[in-house]
Amino acid sequence: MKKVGIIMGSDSDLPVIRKATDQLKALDIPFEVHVYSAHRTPAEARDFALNARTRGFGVIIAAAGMAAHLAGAIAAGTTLPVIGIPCTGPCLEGLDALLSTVQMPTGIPVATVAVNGGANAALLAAQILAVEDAALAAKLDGKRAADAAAVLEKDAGIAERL
Ligand code: RP5
Repeated sequence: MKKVGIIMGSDSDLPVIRKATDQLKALDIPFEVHVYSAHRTPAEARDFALNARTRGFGVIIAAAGMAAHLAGAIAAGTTLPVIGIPCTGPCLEGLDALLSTVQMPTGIPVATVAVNGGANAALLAAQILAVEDAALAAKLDGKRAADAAAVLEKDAGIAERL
């Protein structure tokens, strides 16, 4: 199976990344994690993007806060699908990172998930890999069914909580 590459702009983004790695572990998807910054270590971020396909990655998740150019910078160096996670910073509640991540120019797409949306980033990465992987697709179907069952269980018990 292709690996998921996970890049975070700072180790302060780790709580968001952990939400992604928890999902990938549950689905037995291999991943590799790095701290590379579009601004502080641009050469390393660029090098990762340029070599990701030949190194066996199928999709890349990039998480950053504030002036969050990381996902776009990674996307500029590869035609692998790139999923951007805008992270909350010290001010503006992540709106700064959301706009920086989502507003990509035509030709260099970044699939942007919600602010701090680590879990959905991983699930979207899994769905991309599952296009060519029937066993992984079946696992995702099973997760959807389990999630739906959990909601229906809450529905059955909601009246008693009022
Ligand atoms: C971004 O700046 C990082 O992704 C992080 O979200 C934010 C703050 O970084 P630190 O100052 O905590 O290292 O590049």
